[in-house]
Amino acid sequence: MKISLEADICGTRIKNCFLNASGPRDASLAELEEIASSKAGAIVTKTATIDPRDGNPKPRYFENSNGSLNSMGLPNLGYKEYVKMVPLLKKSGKPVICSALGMGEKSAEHFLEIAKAFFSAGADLVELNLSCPNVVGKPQAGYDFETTERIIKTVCAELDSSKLIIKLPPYFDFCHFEQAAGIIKDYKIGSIACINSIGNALIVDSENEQAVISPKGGFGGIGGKFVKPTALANVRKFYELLGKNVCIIGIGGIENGTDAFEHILCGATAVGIGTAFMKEGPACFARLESELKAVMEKKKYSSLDDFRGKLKTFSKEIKGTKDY
Ligand code: RRO
Repeated sequence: MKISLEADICGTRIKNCFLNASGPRDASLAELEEIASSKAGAIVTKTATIDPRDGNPKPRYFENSNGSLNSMGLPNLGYKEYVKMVPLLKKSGKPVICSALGMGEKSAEHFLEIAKAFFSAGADLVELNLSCPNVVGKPQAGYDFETTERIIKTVCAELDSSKLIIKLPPYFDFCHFEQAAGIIKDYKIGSIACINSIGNALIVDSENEQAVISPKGGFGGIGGKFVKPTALANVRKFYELLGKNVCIIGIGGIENGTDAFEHILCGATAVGIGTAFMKEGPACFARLESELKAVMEKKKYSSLDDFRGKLKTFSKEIKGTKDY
């Protein structure tokens, strides 16, 4: 059976639904070229700011079998360096997705300046990252709906909203999903990416009675297995609220083909790989591709459209449900 993992993110065709999530191994040209040579469906850059940043002091990344904890603090070369890389990366034939974040009092104007420059350089889509949890003294814009709207309004006044991806933090309350979805709808945003890491978590090394990373007293964003149920809930709830008009890039806890299948079943158009990509490097994309194809073959699905969004509500007892 011929199985296709092709997807369309607001007019940008990708041959493979697996993308790198903006974050790990994507801050330098060498790293981005490795993604270009892999089976990833597109090349996503590290979130860029106006000025270059060293990020938080090391050690700022920790992983174990349940996932990862990071407090990178946005280390990046500054957006002008990524603007120069866009035409070089486009030569690979893969779509290029650039990620942007504006900080400080002029954050909305900075988002606009960076996004404009990325589109002018030929980026296919631009991600507005409203959800970095790790900059000391800077709350995540995505948890403040006035700030969220101000940023989106400023950027959409000058740029094509269908080519924007809003990177959202995880939400935990239906009223917050509804508020975020309302803004996404009002400004006709093409895509959302959810979720960013679950911010300000703490992992403890009990043997040494210490935090496992150095910045912010050990607080950082968790990703990987830890976050998959929250990620699936966010993908599902936004799919219910936004329907097929908004593409969802599902991110969070995708380690194997079944995890990706679950994200797509909940409504994701494509999926982003963060913690697993950090652990395994660009080879993860070929592995995940063949694992998802194996899951689909078993279920006799030949394309992602065959099952996207078709999660059923509970109907029969399975291993793990208890009569309680
Ligand atoms: O660089 C980071 O600390 C970081 C970013 Br920009 C982000 O969006 N999410 C995250 O977990 N870390």
